[in-house]
Amino acid sequence: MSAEPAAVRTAHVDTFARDRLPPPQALPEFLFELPALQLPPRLNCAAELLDRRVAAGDGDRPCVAGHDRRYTYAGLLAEANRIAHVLVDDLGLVPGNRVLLRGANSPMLAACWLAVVKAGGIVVGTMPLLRARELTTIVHKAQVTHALVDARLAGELELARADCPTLARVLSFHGGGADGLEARAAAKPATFANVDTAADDICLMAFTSGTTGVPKGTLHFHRDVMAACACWPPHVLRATRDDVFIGSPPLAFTFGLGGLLVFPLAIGASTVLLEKATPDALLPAIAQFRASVCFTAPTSYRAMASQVAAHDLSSLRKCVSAGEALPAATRRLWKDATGIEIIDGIGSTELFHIFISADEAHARPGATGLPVPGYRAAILDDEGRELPRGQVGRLAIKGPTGCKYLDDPRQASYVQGGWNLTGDAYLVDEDGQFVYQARTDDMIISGGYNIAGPEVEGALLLHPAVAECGVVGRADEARGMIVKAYVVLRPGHAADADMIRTLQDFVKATIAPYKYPREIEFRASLPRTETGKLQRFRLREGA
Ligand code: 3UK
Repeated sequence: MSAEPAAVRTAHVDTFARDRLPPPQALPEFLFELPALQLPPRLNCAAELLDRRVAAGDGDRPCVAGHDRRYTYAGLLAEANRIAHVLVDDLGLVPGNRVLLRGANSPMLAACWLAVVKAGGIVVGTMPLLRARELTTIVHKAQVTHALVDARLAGELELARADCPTLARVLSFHGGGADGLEARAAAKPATFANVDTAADDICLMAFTSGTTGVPKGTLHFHRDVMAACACWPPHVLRATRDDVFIGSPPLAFTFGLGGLLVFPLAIGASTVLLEKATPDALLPAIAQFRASVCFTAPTSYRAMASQVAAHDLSSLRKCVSAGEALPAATRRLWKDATGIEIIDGIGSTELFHIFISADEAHARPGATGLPVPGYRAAILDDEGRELPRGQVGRLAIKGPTGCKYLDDPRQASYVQGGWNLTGDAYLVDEDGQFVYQARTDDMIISGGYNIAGPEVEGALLLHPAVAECGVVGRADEARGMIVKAYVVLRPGHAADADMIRTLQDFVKATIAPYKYPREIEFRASLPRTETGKLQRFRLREGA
């Protein structure tokens, strides 16, 4: 008897992704303990987020805004429905096909995301800065069949197409002309029969930001998207339907997809999707759109802190930081500048969104926070045994979402003994707060001591001359490794031997002296990913 129960019958006709899920024994354990996690067996998350909202009478409420257009909930629903028709009627999309989306954040990109999911497709998000080479890798891995692309970014995808036989259908928006997506959509009906997907049908393939190696495709079910909505947003963020969300992370990054699309829609709030959201663009946009909830990376808060005086941020009430550790100095700068206590949270592409975090009341400088309701967290040693409080080990997570790589042997390193191992070294302090140390492979071992680069960075950032910094290990004959700091100075400070000594003495006076950077090199900027993460491996190569 191998027949699946009717409840889990897939709606996918094209089972490419489903066939490449990890086998059951390689999956993490899933926990659905909260009442809000009792999700129905059939679920289309786009229908939940959009159709259900309009059916409940919220059609006239503002939903998505950008510099070029605004949609109400009913307006976005109609646009997504029309695009879904284009995908199915004109481009022959069948459930389970992979649709690559390429564009900067915008209301149109949000409509495309929802349209693909309504039609039972699988969204393959891509970062706007990716080049033909990287796009080709993704198209091959995901066997992408369709693409919707912002006309201004179409060039690199066209270059990639020569090598991408599976990618048969490409349409562009924001300038696609008479055969563009908007023109075709305008001719379609505003209603669409959503594909009746199973809760565990795949709706999203998110590629890891991948600092090294071939990117991993993480698979997410319709269920995962709704489960994420039931955990961190109501328990930690606690935004309301009158909030206006804004921020910088791309929708191709699950930090941005959750924070700037899925979470606001799940509560009937509105969201601002900006094509350009660098620190100097985000501040005026907060004022212009009267935004109240902001999502961005630690470095962006640090850069914005010195410019807030020139902007009206009176609408802003909640600020979320993720992507890398939030240094205590940055938390302080932002609070001094705006009065707002940042909500820090660690999440990952594999787990979709944030699993350890602290609201304003539980925020503790230097700590990430507490396990988010719905998730369990532990610190494990190398044998997978749970470590007592105070000891540094590997962060392990279980919850309603979990790692499912598309056909990738690295599943066995992320998932062990039912736990998701994020690759981070953490400890739990006496208050039960989870304190980030470093990525496990970034720990610096110098003269027999374990030194976490981010702790040294945290100390350097407390010095007023330091704008940004990155600390890595450099191979050293005598000590194995030495601590090396790359420092970007604030304007008006001289990058000289005096400054090196000043900063070294400052670190020695701030944290245990053996952790001080024996070498300091000044830089004009530091290498970062599109998601705001410091690329330590590039600093290490340079060292
Ligand atoms: C690091 C953090 C300390 C950590 C992400 C929120 O960053 C996200 O996903 P990625 O797959 O990277 C995951 C890794 O990034 N990290 C993220 N946040 C923090 N380290 N403090 C933090 N607050 O190494 C983690 O393993 O790019 C973040 C929501 C969704 C996401 N995808």
